[in-house]
Amino acid sequence: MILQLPARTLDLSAPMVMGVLNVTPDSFSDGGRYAGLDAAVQRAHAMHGEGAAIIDVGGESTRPGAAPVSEQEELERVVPVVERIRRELDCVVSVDTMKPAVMDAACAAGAELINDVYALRAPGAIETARRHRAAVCLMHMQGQPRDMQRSPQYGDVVGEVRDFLAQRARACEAGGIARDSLVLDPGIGFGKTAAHNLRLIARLDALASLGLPVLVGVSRKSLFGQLLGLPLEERLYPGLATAALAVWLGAGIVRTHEVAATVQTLNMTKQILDARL
Ligand code: 8Y7
Repeated sequence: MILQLPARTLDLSAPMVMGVLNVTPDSFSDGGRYAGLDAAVQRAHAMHGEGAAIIDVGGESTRPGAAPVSEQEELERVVPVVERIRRELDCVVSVDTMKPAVMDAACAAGAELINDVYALRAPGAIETARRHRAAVCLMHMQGQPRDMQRSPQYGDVVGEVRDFLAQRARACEAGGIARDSLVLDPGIGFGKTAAHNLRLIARLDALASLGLPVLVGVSRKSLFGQLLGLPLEERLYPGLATAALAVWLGAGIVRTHEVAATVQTLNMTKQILDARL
């Protein structure tokens, strides 16, 4: 499988790692805006060296209960980082945002993939992605970041997530975005209980059967806290096991904070998968 980017393609025949680069004040800016920029770009260099094919730059925390960030603030955080990574590194930059204005500026600065946890439902978002010919990751979320973990409910979580993503993919295609520029993501932890998350991972093949590349993000997520009783800093091993299984079930991209370990895990998983052929 390939993913069509604005001016090149990304080969997904081997699973790819997307490294998380948060440019929120709590993550980097203890020394002001420029110190924050340097630290963020340095982190991007490190993740690229560890084998990340994609760097996902995000300026608004989408963690459960997080407060929204103004458009101006998000632009100021994200755009300079995207620009510098594109200038200094040969990797795909993805912009993690729900806001069309941020998508627009980030794509103009060199981002080739829009990672939208709101699946391009904001007015103008589809048109913005189309104009830049950007690839798009459509993620499923029940509710809004502020309230999504209050009481997530589904009849058939796998069917509902799959139907939602199929419908968003159709809306994107109707809006002029090429089908081979789309990626689907079940949105682990976004309006889901631990049982919902388990079920979505276990049946990831049902999502992959839609025929579009699948991205999964599980690194450090609270399901490991809920199911295994582990604090944030001790969730690496279950995250790697889950990433391996996700690739086994058809995921093509894994979004993670722990790039080197995930690259090794997916490399091994791929070699075992290939030995089945
Ligand atoms: C995901 C994500 C987050 C995910 C995609 C975290 C921005 C929470 N999680 N984007 N973003 N998929 N596509 O723990 O699972 O990293 S933020």
